[in-house]
Formats: sequence, structure tokens, C-alpha cells
Amino acid sequence: MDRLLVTGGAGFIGSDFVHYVLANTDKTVTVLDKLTYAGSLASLDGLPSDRFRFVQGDICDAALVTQLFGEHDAVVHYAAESHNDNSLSGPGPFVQTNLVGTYTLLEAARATNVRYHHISTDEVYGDLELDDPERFTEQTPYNPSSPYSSTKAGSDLLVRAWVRSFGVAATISNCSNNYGPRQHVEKFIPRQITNVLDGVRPRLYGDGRNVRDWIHADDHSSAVLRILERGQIGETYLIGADGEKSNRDVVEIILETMGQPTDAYDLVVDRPGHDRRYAIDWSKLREELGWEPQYRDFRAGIADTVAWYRENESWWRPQKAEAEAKYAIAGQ
Ligand code: NAD
Ligand code: TDX
Repeated sequence: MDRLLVTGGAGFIGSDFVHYVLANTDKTVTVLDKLTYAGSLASLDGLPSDRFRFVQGDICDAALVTQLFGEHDAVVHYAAESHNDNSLSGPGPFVQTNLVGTYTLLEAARATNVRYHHISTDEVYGDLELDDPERFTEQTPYNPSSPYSSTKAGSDLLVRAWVRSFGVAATISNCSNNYGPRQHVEKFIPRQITNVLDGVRPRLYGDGRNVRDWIHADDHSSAVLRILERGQIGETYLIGADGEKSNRDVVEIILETMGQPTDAYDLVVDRPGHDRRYAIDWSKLREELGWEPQYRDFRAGIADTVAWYRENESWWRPQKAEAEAKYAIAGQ
């Protein structure tokens, strides 16, 4: 598997994976990305030109996708519409990219016999109560809440069907919430960091007690590489790093890191259908593939992330006004 095709490689997690693979292996990487509002060529700066190629295109373009599959040994599929709030205000692109796009890739995998790894989310399992002792496992029934998570769930089921019905050589991973550099400012952690940099108070939805299970993007990337190289065809692996935190806790850590009073935030209108809590049991990945996360200190990871946004304003500034204008319409 020397030649990788990475869809969505100009986005947050896809670009992290591309940097990770090029720094830690001898593989070559082609990125296929449409460059929607969420994609940024600047996220791919500094990569070795002899091992990296960028193709601008849509994963729903069957001719382009089939041609590219034929030129590679494996495909890692990150491209998606990824933001829950956007899926509530306009679900159409989510159905198109997440469902029709995945279908298009699976048909290309079927035609070319190329190894396929599908990137998905823990949100396919719905949510947990705050006091539920259980965490999500690979056996948890699907129960998605939002247009985003339902289209991701549908895409996972397409992959399972193409494995069973057509023998496509696929694996799936469902990961918890990622943080780190190069995440779009519409998302929770970068939104609050860049708000504080702009002198604006962070905004928490509802009562701010919803819990997310945070993992550094580099740990997600190392897990995906491990599954690609050692995972069993047809299997699903959950990826997490025991990072459960309430949104209040996260914002207080950001405020403290940035030298602000820890209560300098506001509660705003809740997200409709807002999932209460996510929590991942990643013991299958540890026991079967020997993977362990490297970033265990969330405060240190947040400090690095704050430093990155401080030092890279030219990367995020062009996104900021548009993202905040969308939130203003929703009263958030
Ligand atoms: P992102 O929104 O930052 O990036 C998505 C990328 O996909 C962008 O570069 C965009 O231009 C590209 N894209 C969108 N539609 C496309 C299309 N039709 N054709 C080609 N390219 C297209 O997303 P992200 O946060 O990096 O998420 C990447 C993947 O990881 C998604 O599949 C998401 O469901 C999954 N995931 C994300 C998280 C998280 O915390 N962000 C957690 C678990 C899983
Ligand atoms: O301003 C905010 N205030 C706030 O309280 C924003 C933007 C979010 N939130 C809350 C909502 C969630 O409880 O913070 C939490 C995290 O929100 P998001 O960053 O929008 O992430 P989430 O909805 O949990 O989904 C993310 O993780 C799973 C990614 O966006 C998905 O792509 C991934 O599948």
C-alpha cells in the first residue's frame, strides 16, 4: 500500500492524516478535495512535492473517482460535510456528499478492487445520558440524531453492504471529537479560541453541560494508519482516547490557558436535538491492533492548539466573519 488516495485531505482531519503519513512513512499521497468552504490549500503547505499531489474535484464525480482509484493502492475517505449546525440549517449537501459521495467511491472500489478505509464518527450511535456507566462499542446499535450524523450512519451502512454483497476490501473507523491545529473556526474549540483572541466571550449552547470525548487529531491519524495496515477487512474499529469533558470544562481550560477569568463565557440558545454525551470504548483497537494514543494531557494539547491559532491568524481570519454571521442568525 505505497500509493494512498485521501479524499477530503484539505480539511481538518484529512490534512492532519496527510501530514502524519508523509512524515512517518515512505508512502506517496494524492489528495482529492472539492475545496468547499471547509477546505484550505494552506493546510497542505510544506509537504514534499515528490511524494504529494493535489487534485481538485468532487467525490460524486464517478469518472474522476474511478480513474484515481485505478492509480492508487488504497483510499482513505475523509471528505464530508462535517458540521452539525450546518446540517440543521441546510441538510441537502450532507445527503449529496456523505451518501451519494460514499456510494460513488464504493462503486469505484468495486470496479478496481482497491483497499478502502471509511472515516466515520461516534455520532452514528446517538447519545448517552450524563450518568450512564456505558460507553459506545462496536456493538452499540445505530441511533443518529442529526442530518449530519444520519448521513454518516447511512454511509457506514453502505460500506457494510458493499463488503458483504460485493466483497469490497473495506474497513470502517468511528472516532470521537477531534481537536488540534487547522480545524475550521465554526467548530467548538477553535470558535472559542478565536473569539477570545477577538475579545469576544465564548458561547456555550444550552446549559453547557453536554459532554464530548476529545482526542487529538494526530492520535486519530495514527489509529487510521494502524487500521489501514493491520485491520481485518469488513471490521469496524472505534477510536477514542478517554477524553470525556463537559463543554463548560473545555471552555474553562481555554479561558485559563488564555489568561482570562474562567467564568467569562455566556450561555446561548441550544442546538436543536443536541446530543447530550458521547463516550468511546476503544479496547478493541488496543487489544487487536496494539494501538495507544500519545496525547494524554488535554491541557497541554489545548495550550499547543491555542498557540497555533495565535500564530496562524492568516489561516483562520478569512473564515471567521462568515462563520460568526451564520451563528448570529441562529442566535448563537
Ligand atoms: P472538514 O469539514 O474540516 O473537512 C472536510 C473536507 O472535505 C474539506 O476539505 C472539503 O473541501 C472536503 N469535501 C467536502 N465535500 C466534498 C466533496 N463532495 N468532494 C470532495 N471533497 C469534499 O471535516 P473534518 O472535521 O476534517 O472531518 C473529516 C472526516 O472525519 C469526516 O468524514 C467526518 O465525518 C469525520 N469525523 C470528524 C470528527 C471531528 O471531530 N471533526 C470526528 C469523527 C469523524
Ligand atoms: O459555539 C459553540 N458552542 C457550543 O456549546 C459550538 C460551535 C458548539 N458547542 C457545543 C456543541 C457540542 O456539544 O460544543 C460541542 C462540540 O460542538 P462541535 O464542535 O460542533 O462538534 P460536534 O457537534 O460534537 O461534532 C464534532 O464531533 C463529531 C464534529 O463536528 C463532527 O464532524 C464529528 O463527527
